[in-house]
Amino acid sequence: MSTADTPSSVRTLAAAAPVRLSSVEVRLIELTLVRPFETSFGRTDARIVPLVRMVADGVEGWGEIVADHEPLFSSETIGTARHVLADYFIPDLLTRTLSSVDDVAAALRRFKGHQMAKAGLELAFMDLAARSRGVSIREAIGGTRDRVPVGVSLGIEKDIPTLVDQVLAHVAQGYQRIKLKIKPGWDLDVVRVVREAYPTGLLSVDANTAYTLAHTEHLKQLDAFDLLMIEQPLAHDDMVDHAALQRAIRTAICLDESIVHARAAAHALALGSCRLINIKIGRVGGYTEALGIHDVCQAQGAPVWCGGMLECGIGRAHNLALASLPNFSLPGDISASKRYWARDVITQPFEVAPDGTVGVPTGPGIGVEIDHAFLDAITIERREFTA
Ligand code: NPQ
Ligand code: MG
Repeated sequence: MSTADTPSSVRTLAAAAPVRLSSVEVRLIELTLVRPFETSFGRTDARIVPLVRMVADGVEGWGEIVADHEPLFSSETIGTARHVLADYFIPDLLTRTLSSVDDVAAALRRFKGHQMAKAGLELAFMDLAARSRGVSIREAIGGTRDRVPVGVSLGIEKDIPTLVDQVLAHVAQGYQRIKLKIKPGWDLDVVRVVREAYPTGLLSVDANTAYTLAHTEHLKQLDAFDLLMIEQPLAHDDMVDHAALQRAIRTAICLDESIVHARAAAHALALGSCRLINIKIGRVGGYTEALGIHDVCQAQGAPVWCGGMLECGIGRAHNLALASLPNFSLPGDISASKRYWARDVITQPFEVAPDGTVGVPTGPGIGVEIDHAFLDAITIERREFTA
């Protein structure tokens, strides 16, 4: 069977046996970036990362929540996640018997929104379920790759030469695709100079919603640079204007912020709002929707790639498992741990090989070992909920 025909039946999101959770912990850790990261919506020096740990029958599972402390990428924040987890989602799950990740998704479906908070729970349960069966998440979801191609997302810098240095340094490390953050005033000139320094490699740009349809003529000028894609040029909740823009420009539009579940992916492709989609497990609420988007896009011949949210090693391990699926055919924003962190929370930090790939963990569950001493040292809050 070719990988393109891999049926969803090879997926087993179930635990070895039905699970009653004995505890769910929500922990906040603090990590400082090795270099500030600036996008069209703001600049980040450090992150507070919420983690979820579930325990059942002596097996644990870990998930990561990709919300930031301000509602700039999406409407969710660390505060909203903390609230809905503690007051609604975790109390609900603690009353249930859960056989699979789909049961977690089904239990939480009646609660509207809060995808990032829901994803933290789905990820932890996926890790627990796979560990209970002694398989990796890659194996559980039917991933077919041992290594995945990766790219790097480079932020807005103080000047163009500084950015060009960053581009060349990352190309030298093997990264297969460079993505530049753009905004009005940091776009055409920047892309022109980077393209001269990096004439033939895969290059894309990400606007994080910084433009409107009034910029159509301006954005058309990006067509000269042979970009792989322009990511999320327009508003997060607008599919119709994206369809109009996609008709007007040659460069492929990739939607990120707009794709919050599988139905949104189907709508975007039907409307012609994009030609590509980036999947972030956190943005879409977990594995159930991420796999759904993968399948919708595969059925329509639209490639997908794995986005990134400045994850620590736990979220990065989940991203690698997801990106091992067959339709992840473009390099993901899955950089080496050291691109973001001086020290990661896992004992073996992720590294990019000279060929621009990262290995998918093969151990049970997320397949990486957590550095518990370091994790405890950077923990700033810990709340445990028990049945
Ligand atoms: C994107 N990520 O693709 C996001 C945006 C992003 C790697 O480009 C804190 C938390 C800061 C999440 C900055 C990349 C962030 C963040 C940018 C996500 O659009
Ligand atoms: Mg993006």
